[in-house]
Amino acid sequence: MKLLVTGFGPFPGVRHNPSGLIARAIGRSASLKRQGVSVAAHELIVTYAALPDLKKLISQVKPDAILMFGIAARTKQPRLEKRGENRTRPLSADASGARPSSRKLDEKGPLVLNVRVPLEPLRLAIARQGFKPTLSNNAGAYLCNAVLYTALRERPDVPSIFVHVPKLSADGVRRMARAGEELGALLLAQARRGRA
Ligand code: PCA
Repeated sequence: MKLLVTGFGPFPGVRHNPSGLIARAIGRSASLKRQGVSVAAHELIVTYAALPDLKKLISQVKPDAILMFGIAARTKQPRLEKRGENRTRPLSADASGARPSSRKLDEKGPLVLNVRVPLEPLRLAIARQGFKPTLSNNAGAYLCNAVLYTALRERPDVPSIFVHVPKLSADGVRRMARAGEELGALLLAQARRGRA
């Protein structure tokens, strides 16, 4: 089965983004490989122009599940996002200095798209790696919310989640990548159940 994993690169205010490292580490996972999972890991550029790239990636990879990471530099613990909102933050410039041209991500899209995967087992998988993760109703209005909304809009049939991580040490990145291997396996199990 195929798992698409994404993280982000740097952006104004965050020079080192652990989420890209986490995605790449999951891409190298021997345990997922042993389970027959092929992982496509990508570091996305923090620009609104990257949203069409994500759509292209989704249509090329045709993933059975999508696991996304980004940093929320002001939080202390990981957050599993419950929903994506059809909104942007026109005041925040992206990594290319551009601002969104519209207050909405998708003129025809619904206001809110909910994550359709039971989140508690996923939260526990993150907790097993020594974090105190919470569930969150607010993914913000910047690129993290935008990729979650986009993934949910593009593939409503595919289990997709977004994890906001705090600033992490090298050990924190390793532990989050280990949690990510488990999240990926749980999402793919969910995909198999959905198909049965
Ligand atoms: N965090 C930002 C965008 C990229 C990232 O890693 C966010 O929370 O929207």
